[in-house]
Amino acid sequence: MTDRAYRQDPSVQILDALTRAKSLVCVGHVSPDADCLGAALGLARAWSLHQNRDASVWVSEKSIPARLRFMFEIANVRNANEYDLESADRIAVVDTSQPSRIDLPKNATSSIDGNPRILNIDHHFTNTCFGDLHWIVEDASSTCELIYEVLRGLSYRIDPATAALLYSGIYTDTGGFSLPNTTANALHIAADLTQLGVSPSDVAERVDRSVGVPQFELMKCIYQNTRTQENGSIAYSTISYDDLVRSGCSPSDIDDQVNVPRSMAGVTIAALFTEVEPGQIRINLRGESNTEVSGLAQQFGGGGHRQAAGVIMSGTLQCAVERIVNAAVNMLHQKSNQTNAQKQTCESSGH
Ligand SMILES: [Mn+2]
Repeated sequence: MTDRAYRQDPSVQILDALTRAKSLVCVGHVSPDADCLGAALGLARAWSLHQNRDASVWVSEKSIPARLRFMFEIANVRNANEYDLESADRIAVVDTSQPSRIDLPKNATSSIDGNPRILNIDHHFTNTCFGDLHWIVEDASSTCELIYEVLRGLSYRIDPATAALLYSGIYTDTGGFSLPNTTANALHIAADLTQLGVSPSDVAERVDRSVGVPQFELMKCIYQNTRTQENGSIAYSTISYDDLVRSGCSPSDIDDQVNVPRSMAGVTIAALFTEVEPGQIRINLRGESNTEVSGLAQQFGGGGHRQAAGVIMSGTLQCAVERIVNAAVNMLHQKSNQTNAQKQTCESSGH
């Protein structure tokens, strides 16, 4: 493989902790996506194969999107039980920015900060650096990219199943190698994983071209409900609880459908509002053309990445739409005022 001189390496402490651990449980965030599952399953699989010790993952079954179930089949890693969690020598928390987002039973998440058993590996710039040891790389495309580096650092051989898990996370977090986080490094790693046995077309078929009838019905509804504002620079769609039930989908099926309003030309802020249960609204936000939406999410207690963030809000769908869209309009106005002010400064100073 070509030299990747600009790459950061995982800390010796993280590698050491993994080598010394007697047992490992890997955990991700609530509403898991392919990056989170790929990182948790990939690390657990590779670690148990090499250390010849017990590894498991803690994931709430019902929260797994139907189209990502295949990842469990290829990983062949067992699900942790409460005893595993209590007795685990190390708990690797992956792709999760803060303790409240960890997919663990409530009583377990209260003691996360400074917990001597926790390793925290993530690429969210909002990561609060919880746990005993952390490795946070903001410019990594995905957490799967970081797990790849960890496995390389440990000199593990990456078997085809582990490679497929990691590839799936990199592929989806980069939007099929189409988003601004599609770095040369991400592509190098994807190429290496392909050489190790991944079939890119198989992965794409599983995650992009395997939409079931309920999910397809939901997509029709998302197209139908798409609205624009501010001359098309804001586009959003809504899914009511009724829409969700009627389509036959569950809240776990909502992941990247915000790509529907996002796909229109000229959009800088895209949003999808889903009433996941009556009175509870989940909002997925995306920024295009360098527009950051993490601040918008943070205004309402949410978070995420600069250009991909989320919020949970109580109340009606209509109320959530009003609050978020108004805030988005204000944000765009402020941004254009700033740009105008900068232009004027440049003109008046003769640049
Ligand atoms: Mn991720």
